[in-house]
Amino acid sequence: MSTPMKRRQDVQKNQRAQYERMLEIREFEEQINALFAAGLVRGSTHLCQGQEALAVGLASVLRHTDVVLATYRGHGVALALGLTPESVLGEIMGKTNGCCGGVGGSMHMCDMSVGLLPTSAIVGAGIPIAAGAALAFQTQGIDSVGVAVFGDGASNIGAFHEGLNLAAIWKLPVIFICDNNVYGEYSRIQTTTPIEDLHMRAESYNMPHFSLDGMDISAVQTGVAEAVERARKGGGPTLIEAKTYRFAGHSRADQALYRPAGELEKWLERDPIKVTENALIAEGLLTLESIEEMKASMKVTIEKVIATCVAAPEPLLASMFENIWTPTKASQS
Ligand SMILES: Cc1ncc(C[n+]2csc(CCOP(=O)(O)OP(=O)(O)O)c2C)c(N)n1
Ligand SMILES: [Mg+2]
Repeated sequence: MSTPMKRRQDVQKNQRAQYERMLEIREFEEQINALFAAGLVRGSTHLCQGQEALAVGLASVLRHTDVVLATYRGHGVALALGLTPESVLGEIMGKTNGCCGGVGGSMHMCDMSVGLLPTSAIVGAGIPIAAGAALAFQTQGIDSVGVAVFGDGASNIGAFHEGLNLAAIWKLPVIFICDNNVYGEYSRIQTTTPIEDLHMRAESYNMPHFSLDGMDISAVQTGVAEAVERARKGGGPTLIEAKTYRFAGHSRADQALYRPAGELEKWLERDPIKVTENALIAEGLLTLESIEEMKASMKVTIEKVIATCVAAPEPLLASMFENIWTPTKASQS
């Protein structure tokens, strides 16, 4: 079985491997939906169909020694960074083969071997943590970067403003990536946020900022590479707004009936999977036949992953105490 590190190297190799990882994320998320409906996923789950180009573009540019903070909508980022589908699905299904031994669930993915700090259910929580990681790198004189991926709704949270302010004044090597998928839970952005171009908020912090087409992996790679290069060289933080769209509802059974008619269809025309397919066909790297083969083979791969995870054991009750840190007398003194 491929390791997270090997999978990370794969996605850095070439465009075909990047396309394949995007297909993996899409198929994976579609199947989670079905598993949830079948009662095999407990709690909640938040899917990221439509946001694959951002996840894979990001993973293909970063080093495994950089750290990434993502959200409860983080399956795609975890898979893109290299976590195996078994470890992500195992975690979602609460099984011992999950990346956190099945005690975290869908919103808590982590694997430090590829730089994924735990994903968080708290909106905006990753922003100051990424700034903190960047402060650690700066203090140690290491040219690694911290990256926070968060939603449009998170840009209205206090932690966003505190995190950006601190990062700007201390010139921390951190990249703030706002995944503007147009919705925060069941609210369309114009009902919660007085501006449309969220990257403009960085003006208040005298921080470089720009938006990019989050449906196009090459635009993601170019934009993220520019910000990462600046951060590695001591040039400080950047706020990037990736314009994407959430193809699914907010979570689990949400049918997203509140969307204006025709909006989803309009965005589906720019489905990141299709955008990448068209680019790779135009470059002669893929054909319609090879695409169909890849899709069919990905279905089989994910079916096997599901069978493995269904058969995997559940954690023992005691395992919820296994990773709890308790201060000892020695650490208090
Ligand atoms: C601090 C906090 N406030 C509220 C919530 C409830 N909540 C969960 S998801 C969400 C919407 C966030 O939207 P956005 O940042 O755009 O991310 P998306 O879900 O679109 O990826 C809210 C308000 C929460 N989890 N944490
Ligand atoms: Mg959103």
